[in-house]
Amino acid sequence: MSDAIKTYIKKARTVLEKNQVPGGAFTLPSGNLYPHQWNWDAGFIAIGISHYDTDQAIRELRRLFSGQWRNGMLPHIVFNPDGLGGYFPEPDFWQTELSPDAPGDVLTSGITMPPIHAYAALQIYENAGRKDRVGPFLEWIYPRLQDLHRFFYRERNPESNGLACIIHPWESGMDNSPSWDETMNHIDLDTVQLPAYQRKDTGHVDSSMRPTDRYYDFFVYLMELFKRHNYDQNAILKECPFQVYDPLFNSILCASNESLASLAAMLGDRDGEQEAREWHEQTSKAISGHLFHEEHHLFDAYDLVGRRHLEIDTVSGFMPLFGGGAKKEQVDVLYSHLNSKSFCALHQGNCFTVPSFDTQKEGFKRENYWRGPVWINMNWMLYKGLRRYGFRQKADSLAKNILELPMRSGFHEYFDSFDGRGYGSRDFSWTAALFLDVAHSNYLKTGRTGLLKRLGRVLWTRVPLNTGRVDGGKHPENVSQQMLSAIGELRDRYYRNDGTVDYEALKNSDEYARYRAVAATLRQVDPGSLGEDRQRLAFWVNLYNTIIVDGIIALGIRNSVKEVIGFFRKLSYRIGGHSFTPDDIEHGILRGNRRRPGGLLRQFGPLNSRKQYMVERPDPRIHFALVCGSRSCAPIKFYSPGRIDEQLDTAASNFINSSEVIVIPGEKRVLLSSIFNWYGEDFGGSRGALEFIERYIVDDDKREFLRQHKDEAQVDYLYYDWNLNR
Ligand code: 2M8
Repeated sequence: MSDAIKTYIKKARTVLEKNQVPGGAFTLPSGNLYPHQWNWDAGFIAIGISHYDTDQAIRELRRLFSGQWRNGMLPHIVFNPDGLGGYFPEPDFWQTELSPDAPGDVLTSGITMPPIHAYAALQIYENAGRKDRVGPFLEWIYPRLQDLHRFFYRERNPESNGLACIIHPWESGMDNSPSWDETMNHIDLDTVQLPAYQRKDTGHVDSSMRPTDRYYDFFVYLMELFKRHNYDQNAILKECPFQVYDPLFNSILCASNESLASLAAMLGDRDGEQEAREWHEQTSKAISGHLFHEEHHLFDAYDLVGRRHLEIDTVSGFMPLFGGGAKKEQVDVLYSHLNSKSFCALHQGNCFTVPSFDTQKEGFKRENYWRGPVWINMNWMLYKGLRRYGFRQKADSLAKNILELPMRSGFHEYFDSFDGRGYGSRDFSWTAALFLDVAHSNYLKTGRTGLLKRLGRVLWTRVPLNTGRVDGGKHPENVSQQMLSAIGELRDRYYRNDGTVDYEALKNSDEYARYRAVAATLRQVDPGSLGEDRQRLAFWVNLYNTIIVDGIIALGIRNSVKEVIGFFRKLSYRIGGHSFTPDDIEHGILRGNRRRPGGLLRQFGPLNSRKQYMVERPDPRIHFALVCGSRSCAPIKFYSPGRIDEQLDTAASNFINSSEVIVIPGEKRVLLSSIFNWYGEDFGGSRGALEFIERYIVDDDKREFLRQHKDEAQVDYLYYDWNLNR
């Protein structure tokens, strides 16, 4: 892991520690602006903390659930008795004592929020070093989680279709989302009588970053209605002008249903598992059936009072990716919408994914709260969702932003989508917590493959892979063409668009058997007949990539090529009477006979006849085309001699604009994939690497920074993820 990431991990933990109340019972969203405990914040905070302090993560959720109502509702705020006076609205305004369901001894608000908690509880378990320590907590929280979900299906499911409705913008978590404007505008707020109140939020952050006063009137208007009905859910639903099925809320409910089912299974509650699975099924079907808007290419919130879709382009509309509520045929359209100029496309340059509102729409505000800025929790859920649906490259770019934005600007509450500036509260807990989740999951995983496992197998001698029977009828000069087409067949069926490989399916396929038959005929090929560099490059790069896949299958590698010592040095193909290992191809042929990283000697000795096959002009871009069966290396692609130049450019650009290269102009710091360290001599040292990056990086400010400050920039290298690209 790079020291730089370690530094920021420390900073993130410091933010969370600083935001803890004295005694450590729970963590505030942020010290000044939000001096109480918030519902979904606590879930995100617990997930981040669970990577390094299971007990504290547990404490967060225990404290939150101490405020649960008798009807199962989990309030959106559990007040901090020591923090009263600093926020509006507080218990005196909520008057939850009007409800027989409110707890007598804990001060809470009277509405709820997106139920991320079953998801968080399962994460606490999964991230715990000592799982046995989590058992009692899971037994404690499980029935409470059930009560919470039952509340939604019983009291907030007015059409019995599995969609939970929200009754206040605060329940959505996206308080002043443009989606709620119309409903608000329907109410004549100028004529209604509202009690006097005083906002406290704008005393802490600039009012341009917060909801308008009119929005606050709307919030208060709804609260008054709830109080009038003593928080009786049935009565509220009869009269409330704000009743909405929100895709974000329901997607989180869906994701948590899945986790609840897993928790039920772990605790041996079969009926509970069945119940949670049915909820999941029902809600995800209802999301895809009722909320997807074909022409809008988005999941829309639905206004139950006006009985219409709210066709507003907010980030909430993509959230069925997180909860699994998007059908296959909806996913591609949804993805094109997400990966567009409106929401910051891959490699678009000068933007950060994913803003909370369409940047191209009237009403988009760079700095205003839920009307434009980038929020880390939204990106984190989408990052998980994009992975779930197989969009690895896009998921990776979101992960990169989740790391990069706080590194550039600090752990702010939200960020400018164009220049990354931080807004809202300064040291915001869920930004820090979800930064930690991404950093831990992506950059701290070395232990997972396990040292012992990795030393499990050693290849002492060369292991030839293309040993099959050679079909005598084939002409050797056609073999390279046949190889390319056999690899092409593998690519079409088993190499996914996101650069991963379906090894299991590939292993038993006819295409693989055909490939192996052609690979055997390589033994008769004269690589000297390959002609010019472009042909050589394409041939050897494709061959290298295929040997790696072949080797992973032949050796039955499960988690990482590191399981086998000598993988790159001993696996081999016989070609035209010579034996070639992946190292021979990479360092000998493609890099013009250089030393492998850490090696003392050049790959081929002075008299080695294989030198005749070397490419004439080594090209550093090969490092973004050679796969090594690992997540951190280039995604697998197929290279053709006619297009290799353009393809190598694309490979380099994809890599440089991924999370393997993080440029932080404000700190004059650049974090680079270890590839730039290992192959420093191919790039001309770290300065050469920065020049190379400058050529490909798409953001103007980063390119400009590199142009001007290459020599002062501090370069660090990132942890390399050797886990298999399956
Ligand atoms: C914001 O909402 C509260 C009201 O609940 C507020 O503005 O005072 C939202 O961003 C919400 O999603 C978040 O949970 C809360 C605390 O971070 O702040």
